[in-house]
Amino acid sequence: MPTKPSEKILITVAPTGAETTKADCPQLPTTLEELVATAQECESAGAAMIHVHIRDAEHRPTLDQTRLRDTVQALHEGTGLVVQLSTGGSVHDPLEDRLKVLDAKPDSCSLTMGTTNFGDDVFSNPWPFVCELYQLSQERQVVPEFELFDLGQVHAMRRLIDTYGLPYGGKVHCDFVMGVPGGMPGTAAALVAGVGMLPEEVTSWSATGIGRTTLPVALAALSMGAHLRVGMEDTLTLARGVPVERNSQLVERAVSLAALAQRTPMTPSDARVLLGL
Ligand code: KMH
Ligand code: ZN
Repeated sequence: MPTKPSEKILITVAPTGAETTKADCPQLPTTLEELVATAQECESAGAAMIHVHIRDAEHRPTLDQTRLRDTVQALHEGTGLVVQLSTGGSVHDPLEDRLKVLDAKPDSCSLTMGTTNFGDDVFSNPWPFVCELYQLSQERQVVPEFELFDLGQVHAMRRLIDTYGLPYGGKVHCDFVMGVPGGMPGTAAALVAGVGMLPEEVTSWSATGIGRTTLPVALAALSMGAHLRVGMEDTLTLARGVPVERNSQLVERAVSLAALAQRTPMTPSDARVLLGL
């Protein structure tokens, strides 16, 4: 696990998500053109991986196969970023559509380790689905990022690896998603508890805090030598009353915070080595 301050930092940008509407946040990248332009800006600012949710022509979340394939292709052509497709989608997406995300041949996919209350909704990840998606990622040679919304999910990751072995590529990278109403809180104490439970197979981990937990989680993760995920999927304000205008602002802020910890951003090639791609 990365603990030395001198080590490079993986910055993942999650620019869109599935929850915020374009009407509420016109600066959210929802078209393919906006997404590619955002990805390019964020790569220049220091991101090495992109966690992608896509939208349809009306800016609504979709898992449309053609759009997913076109998105992966456009991001590979337009950037060097590691392309991670969300298999979480939106809380309304059927499980079978979420499995089909891997047909679009991303480098990486998110893989959430259990069901979580998600505000007033339920983000459904029944165990048989988790196992099927994991085995599919191994078969399709897609590197999973284990998403941990709660401490029980850390233990579920251990159970998954014990049962089915290591991910494709042999590395184990996970991401603490903290501060979701219904999941673990976005606090240093929760992060320390989660890290203490990580299986020994874990080779790297990042963290992200939703909303007002963004900065506390980022600072706690940095103090532990970890990697960061940032972006408008998780954070819409830079400070109270100051909206994020571009995802690259959040990447730039992460780079500045990392610099204080004497760490420089990984390039996409560094990230590929870290993730076993
Ligand atoms: N949109 C959330 C319901 C993921 O991308 O894998 C799920 C989510 C996790 O964002
Ligand atoms: Zn996501």
